[in-house]
Amino acid sequence: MNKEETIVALATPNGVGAIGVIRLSGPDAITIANSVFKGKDLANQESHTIHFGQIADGDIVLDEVLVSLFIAPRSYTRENVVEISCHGSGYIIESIIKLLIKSGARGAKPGEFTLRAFLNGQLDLSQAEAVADLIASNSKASQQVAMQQLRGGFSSQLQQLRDQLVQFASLVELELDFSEEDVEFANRGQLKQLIININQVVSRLIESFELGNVIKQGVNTVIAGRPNAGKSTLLNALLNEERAIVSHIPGTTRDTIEEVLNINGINFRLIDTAGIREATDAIEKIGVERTMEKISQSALLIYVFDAVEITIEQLNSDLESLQKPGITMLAVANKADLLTEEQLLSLPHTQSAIIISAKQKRHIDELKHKIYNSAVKRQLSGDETLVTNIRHLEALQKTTASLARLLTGIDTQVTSDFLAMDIKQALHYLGEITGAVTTDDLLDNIFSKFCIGK
Ligand SMILES: Nc1nc2c(ncn2[C@@H]2O[C@H](COP(=O)(O)OP(=O)(O)OP(=O)(O)O)[C@@H](O)[C@H]2O)c(=O)[nH]1
Ligand SMILES: [Mg+2]
Repeated sequence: MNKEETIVALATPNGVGAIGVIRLSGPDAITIANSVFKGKDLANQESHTIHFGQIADGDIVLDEVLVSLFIAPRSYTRENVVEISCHGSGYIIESIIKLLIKSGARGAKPGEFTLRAFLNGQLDLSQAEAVADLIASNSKASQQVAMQQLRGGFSSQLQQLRDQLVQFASLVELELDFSEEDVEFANRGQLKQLIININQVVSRLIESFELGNVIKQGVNTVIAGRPNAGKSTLLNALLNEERAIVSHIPGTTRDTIEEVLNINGINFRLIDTAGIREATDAIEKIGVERTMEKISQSALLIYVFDAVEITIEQLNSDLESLQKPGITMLAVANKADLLTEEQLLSLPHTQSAIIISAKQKRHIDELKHKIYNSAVKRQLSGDETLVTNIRHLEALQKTTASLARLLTGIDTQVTSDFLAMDIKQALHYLGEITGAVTTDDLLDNIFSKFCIGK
């Protein structure tokens, strides 16, 4: 990447809006903006000021705009940044960007503003990724986790541990210089303790991924069961909306229906499915196959049965065939309104199930509570560090593996050069998370997933 170049892109979404914001970043941002701006001389203005004027291509005025100035290093990228707020017409925006490119700027690549912020030390890598997460966040919980990561809680914790390990690395390196004399500068007991401490933090972060992922990605939740059990009625009750067709005819739902339900900030992608049975026609057969496929991709299965109709044998065989490793199952006994309290209690198969009436919306809140608890198994605190990024998870897992090798090395008293190698590797993986260690491929991979203008 050439930092001498000044880049330009639309920072607001494509399409018509009240205003569009065009962003320039780089050493010539102010000069380029000034060359097309009719108003005050931007070269003589203070940082963090806004100026009204016109953008003109020669004599042709393109728009009336507001120009915001951020002089290096007091900007998002730590470079000179100019933001031009123009009227949000696609034509005006395109014309202004073309004019700026003609005047010396270059179109920005996806994520290039944030890449520059990272390369100029404004953000570390996990903070830069948090920017992408923040932009993509679609629930309160995912926004909070991204904010926490953006504040740097995640990487500063790791950075401290890494710094301590760096000290040991240099002591062990020193031993290599004195290898003839068989001295130990690095206290093996202390090194071991540090590694155990790092391991604890790393393991906790790895464990947090399960929850972090739930928050960031949501939970695939399938509603399945026999035809007519009341699955679609339950979907509607959970959403509080008549979303799916309900009828007394078994086999009403044929295709899957997906809707998002937010419970306490977590998104559950509810999928209503075709009832499972020996299909009576070709279309239903496809529907049932699709149900099975959706179940296999889900994290949570809400198995609904008709408390009145089902026999204990049918129930047991359903529970057995649907139970899969990695999928949490909630058994829900429906149509409780058709039975008296005594009848319900005397039914052997409703013992471990959640008893509801989807039609009368009874015990729906209780079910929501159980759904939430099945995905979020502990109290969420606002400031805890959660890993939500698969790249971080992989680096953490590799860190654990190299720490384990390091521990074995200490216990079996390997020579300093082997120890030094293992420490280096652990440092490498820890550094990959915070960006202390980067490669061009890694950066490309991360920033290409951003949209242009970010
Ligand atoms: N009494 C009573 N009837 C219910 C309840 N829930 C659903 N029903 C009725 O059961 C019938 C089937 O309901 P659906 O929601 O279409 O059942 P489904 O499981 O989606 O059925 P398929 O899509 O055919 O697999 C309808 O007539 C509903 O009104 C309930 O809690 N109590
Ligand atoms: Mg249905």
